[in-house]
Amino acid sequence: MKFECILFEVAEGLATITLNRPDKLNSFTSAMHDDLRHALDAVEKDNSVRCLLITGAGRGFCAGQDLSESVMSGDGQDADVGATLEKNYNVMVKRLRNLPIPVVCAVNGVAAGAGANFALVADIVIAARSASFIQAFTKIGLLPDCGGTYFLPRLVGTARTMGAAMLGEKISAERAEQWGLIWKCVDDADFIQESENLARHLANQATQGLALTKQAIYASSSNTLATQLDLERELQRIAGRTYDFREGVAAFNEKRPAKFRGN
Ligand code: LHQ
Repeated sequence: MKFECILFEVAEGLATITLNRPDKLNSFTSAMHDDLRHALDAVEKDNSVRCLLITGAGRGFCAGQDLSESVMSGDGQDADVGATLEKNYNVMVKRLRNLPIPVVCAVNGVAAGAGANFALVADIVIAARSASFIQAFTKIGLLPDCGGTYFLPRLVGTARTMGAAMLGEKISAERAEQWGLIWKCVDDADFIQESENLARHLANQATQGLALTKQAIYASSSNTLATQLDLERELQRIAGRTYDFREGVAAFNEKRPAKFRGN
């Protein structure tokens, strides 16, 4: 597969997408969206892939929509920003959320605008200490998109969401961790190794159990407790029929490490 704006590789059950327009802080273009679409096609088709890692090349993670693209030009009346969201961003967000494997985002540098919220789509977000998150939309008269108005209030509450969205200030990786916006902030020197270790670890875990975990947790935000308990029962039935469940229990009883197969 040939890509223009990303790097894509699959090795030992781990697929890695690296946003690769470092000179423009990996901002999204139509061509990058095409690449991401094709990479996700490949991930969805390949049953050997048991974790997806997303990161950025160079000093930035992703600076959101490329503001020099034609969709952003015009006098504001001609530009249909909603059409770009519908065609590219919204489809991508839903596909990533629905992937039946863990998605890890390793935020290597600044994540701004749609780039910040793209990171939050991931199931686990790890960031380098020098990285930051900026809800930059307000500076160009837009509202947070790419799922931002959904993810942010759920992750950090309304007060912090409003401050971040209306002021567009830089939120450091450390603060993001303190807020609970992300899983973990790690020293720059350890960042690549830790991100890869985390993703490789997940690629060797009980993949179906992780897919069901993700399904249950994401469903919870619109469920009552009673509905959620019913869902847990149904999904646990499925998990309880997997090879990996039997292997996990056997390994515990035999006091040895489990060898999960992902099914
Ligand atoms: C860029 C960008 C960029 C192009 C840096 N575009 N070149 C909108 C519309 C449609 C549909 C979907 O949704 C959206 C949502 C959005 O994402 S709107 C928000 C778009 N993003 C922004 O407003 C962020 C713009 N960038 C910045 O504010 C800064 O670049 C940050 C704070 C991210 C980083 O600042 P610095 O570290 O000082 O880097 P820089 O500004 O010098 O950028 C480096 C280069 O990257 C530079 O190019 P150059 O050729 O001059 O070296 C920038 O022009 C380019 N770049 N972001 N979004």
